[in-house]
Amino acid sequence: MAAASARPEIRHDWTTEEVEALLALPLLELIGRANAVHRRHHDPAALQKASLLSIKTGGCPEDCAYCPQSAHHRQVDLTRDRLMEPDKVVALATGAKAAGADRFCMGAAWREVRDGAEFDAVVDMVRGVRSLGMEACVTLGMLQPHQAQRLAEAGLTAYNHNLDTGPDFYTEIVTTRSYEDRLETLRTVRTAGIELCCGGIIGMGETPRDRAALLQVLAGLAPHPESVPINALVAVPGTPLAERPPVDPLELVRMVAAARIAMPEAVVRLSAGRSALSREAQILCMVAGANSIFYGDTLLTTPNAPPGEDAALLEALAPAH
Ligand code: SAM
Ligand code: DTB
Ligand code: SF4
Repeated sequence: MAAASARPEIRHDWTTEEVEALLALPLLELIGRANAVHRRHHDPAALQKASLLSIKTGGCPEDCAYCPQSAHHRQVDLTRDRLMEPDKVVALATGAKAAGADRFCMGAAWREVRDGAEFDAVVDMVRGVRSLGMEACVTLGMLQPHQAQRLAEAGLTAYNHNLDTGPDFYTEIVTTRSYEDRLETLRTVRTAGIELCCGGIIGMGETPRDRAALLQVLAGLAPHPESVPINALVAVPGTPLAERPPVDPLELVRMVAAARIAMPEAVVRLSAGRSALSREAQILCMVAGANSIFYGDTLLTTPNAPPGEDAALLEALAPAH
């Protein structure tokens, strides 16, 4: 009990109703509270730049409605690609480091990891990225304990595995795996001693309650995920969610703020959808607690904020006189 009362802001017992009430606060009250939490737990001037690379693109057997890489969405204009060579990946990571990134995230369009030459190659990529002195994160789908162990031994910093949305809405978005499958992989990652990167997407047609339910589940994990990516849906033509209207940037600000309050110590990442935001909307997300962005011209398969615009954003945040 003593430990808990010493850190009263770190809670694992948030209810969905409480988070829903946070999301519904008057905007300036919500941002103000989130900013206060942020400043107590983080350097407000620090912004982590992470670089993202699709190491294996498309042809995924899962049917995630938002995802251009699902083999179920045949109308999507996407070129499938085999797993990249580790040397090529490490060369790209070297370039990302030179451009200012200190975390390198690698994504594969797999349902799950299978043992064999491809997984061996991913382990080599992790070793190579770590040897550059960068943090390494991978997202490879479901994972078994011995595979998590190998990634941990290679020095993997974090494993990304998103819950995407609340448990009730999840079944409308993915049918080929369950929420429990996701939670099981998250437990496997934790048990291997790897940090968790776990977040979700807004703008898929979910209600505020579904958003609150996602944050309730995330905050219920003990310890909290070290990294929480908040994505706005990138509505890709040919996916079932292609016609979803863009999410109001202020909804993203609210989601970031609620995530910051519910998980004070996590790195909250302003992830997909940033290219649709003005510089000012992005800065509002940072005031509300976002302290990382994906840096570089593409996310996995879709465009990210153009590097020129990001240079202007960084210059606005910390003018180099
Ligand atoms: N296949 C692995 C998996 O799903 O766990 C890893 C790659 S998957 C592309 C990584 C994450 O990207 C997904 O969990 C989802 O949250 C996010 N994502 C994919 N497509 C997106 C889109 N169109 N808009 C926003 N986020 C998206
Ligand atoms: C996350 O939450 N967002 C990133 C990262 N984790 C792997 C992925 C965003 C993907 C956006 C769609 C695309 O570019 O394919
Ligand atoms: Fe496959 Fe991941 Fe895309 Fe789902 S989100 S279709 S698991 S690549």
